[in-house]
Amino acid sequence: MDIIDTYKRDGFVCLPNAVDPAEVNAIRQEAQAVFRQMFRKNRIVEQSHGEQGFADALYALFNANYQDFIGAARAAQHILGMHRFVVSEQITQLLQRLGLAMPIVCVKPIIYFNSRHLAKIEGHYKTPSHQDWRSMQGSLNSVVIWVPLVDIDVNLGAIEFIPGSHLQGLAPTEKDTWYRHIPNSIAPAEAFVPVEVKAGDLVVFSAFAVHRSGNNVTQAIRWSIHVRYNDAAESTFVDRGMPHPYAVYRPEQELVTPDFPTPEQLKAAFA
Ligand SMILES: O=C(O)CCC(=O)C(=O)O
Repeated sequence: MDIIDTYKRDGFVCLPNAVDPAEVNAIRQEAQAVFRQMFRKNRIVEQSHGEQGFADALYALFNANYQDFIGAARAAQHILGMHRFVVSEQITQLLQRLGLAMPIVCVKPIIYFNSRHLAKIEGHYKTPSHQDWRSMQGSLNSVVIWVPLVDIDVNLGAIEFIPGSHLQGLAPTEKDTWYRHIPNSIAPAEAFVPVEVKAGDLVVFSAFAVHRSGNNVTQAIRWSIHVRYNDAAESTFVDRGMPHPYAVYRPEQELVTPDFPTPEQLKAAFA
């Protein structure tokens, strides 16, 4: 079956080997390089080369200096490689194939580095049952592109979907510490299907597809990026005035670092 037909039927589809694994590895490494700046500042040493050495150092940073972990976690959301990727020609063409006549980015792309060792509440490493549309409220054909940055099997918390749920409308939700979840009575555990993926695969899903994270039971980090797109040409989106429920994005009134910078620091920066 054609991927578009599968997408229309199930509300999600995996595109195997859709991108060069080197490209997604480079995005992961760029994010890791941001965290490494904080490893240096906090004198945290990676005890081994490779992913587990990095993961253990990140867990150490999380425990030693949560503020620095959060600072780097936020900065990592702004890496150039991810932003280049999400607006690349390849992604634009894919969105057009999925029927978005005028694709626009809905909210900033997100890079996830999921592990129970990097979370103070469960929702920080494992999303409950939900539909992205409830927080997006965009076009009816809005789409999420979900990109594994490592191979992800069920043990690493493969993303899970309820096939066909995108056609059932917007499900009722209950507020929780994460955001809002669809109760078990409407989205029972046994209805979810995990999608195991390799780095280089892409998963595309409708913003109406009911999904949730699997459980990462390993000591490893589950890296992925998630981007939501609307269609600025979709008639109901236009008729509803192109709502954007993430409107609050404004700067601090106060200086984060009081009395910074001094003229001397500026002169040194430009020397
Ligand atoms: O990556 C996951 O496991 C879930 C992601 C998710 O729920 C989302 O991006 O809305």
